Amino acid sequence: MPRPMTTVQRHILEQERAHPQATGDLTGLLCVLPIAAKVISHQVNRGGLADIFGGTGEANVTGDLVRRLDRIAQDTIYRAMDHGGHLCVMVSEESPDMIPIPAKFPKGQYVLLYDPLDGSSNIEANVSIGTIFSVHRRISSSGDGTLGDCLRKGSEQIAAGYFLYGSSTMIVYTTGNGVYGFTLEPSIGEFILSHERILTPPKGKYYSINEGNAASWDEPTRRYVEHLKRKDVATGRPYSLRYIGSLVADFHRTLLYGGVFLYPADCTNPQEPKPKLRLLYEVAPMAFLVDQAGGAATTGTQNVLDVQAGSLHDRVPVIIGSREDVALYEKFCADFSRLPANAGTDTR
Ligand code: AFP
Repeated sequence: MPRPMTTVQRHILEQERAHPQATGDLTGLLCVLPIAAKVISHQVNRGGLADIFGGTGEANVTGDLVRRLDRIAQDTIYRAMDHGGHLCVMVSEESPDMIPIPAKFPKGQYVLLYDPLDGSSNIEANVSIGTIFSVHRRISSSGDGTLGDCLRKGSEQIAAGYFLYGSSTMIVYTTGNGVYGFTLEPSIGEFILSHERILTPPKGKYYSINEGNAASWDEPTRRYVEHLKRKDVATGRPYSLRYIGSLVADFHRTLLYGGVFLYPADCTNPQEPKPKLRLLYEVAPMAFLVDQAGGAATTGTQNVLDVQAGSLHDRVPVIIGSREDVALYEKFCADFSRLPANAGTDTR
């Protein structure tokens, strides 16, 4: 018997059937996103042949240079999602404020938060990049979505996922019932189920961090990374380093192979730690996915899914991946907080 071909739309619909009270709105919303991603994927694949490289000359709200492809991705998703009646408001990395649904279109019960093109500084080197999305159910009753609808904990997400524009284009998503991956079959233009129920190994053999920032790490991170690099055959050390510098690609590898991805805060000034990655549309969706795949995500002291957003573009430190590797990082943080000041180097 040939394997049935499960398109992402069919899969989303079948997930909805598991919830008899569902209105179909979430299904509608999730079925439109892949269409936008196919448009973005097409542009990304044309690379140097299309007039998409280079900056727009502007910086976005988080200070990153906006590239032409960032702008194309932002407009593509906005235009795909603004009129379906599923959403009451959107939030994007590329926009300082909430993005309202135009007055002429109906408002729905969901909030979409997204990073239209993460890792875009890698575009010109043909390195994998991606689109990340997170969906919340509104808490306000009707009309335009409010700030309160957007500033939520990751644990309240209804759905989350990403599109990976790599050697193949993929969507990986969850609605809270496992994690599934679909690969774009270019000959028919459909995302077909290729990764059934993804599970992250409980412990990995890779660590992923920008080692160039080592001088600005806090002490627990320094000790943890040193630990992973120290040889100990019994516990599978040393770990190997893998770092792309493109969150979706680094996360995708970590989700499938296990190990740990870290983006700790810059602690050059310990009184004012500066994390880089954004909570609502980068870190929280990845935390939901990894949790559904049996892994974990922490800030060092708190489960990422429990972090309450204070503003739209809040940043948080993140250590994410295999359950045991993340738990060990938390242990390093807890142990260090109990040490007297000026304690010596860890020798575990
Ligand atoms: P860009 O979108 O500007 O390329 O930033 C990518 C990113 O937000 C995330 O995708 C990476 O994990 C992280 O930055 C890489 O940051 P470093 O270059 O500081 O390692």
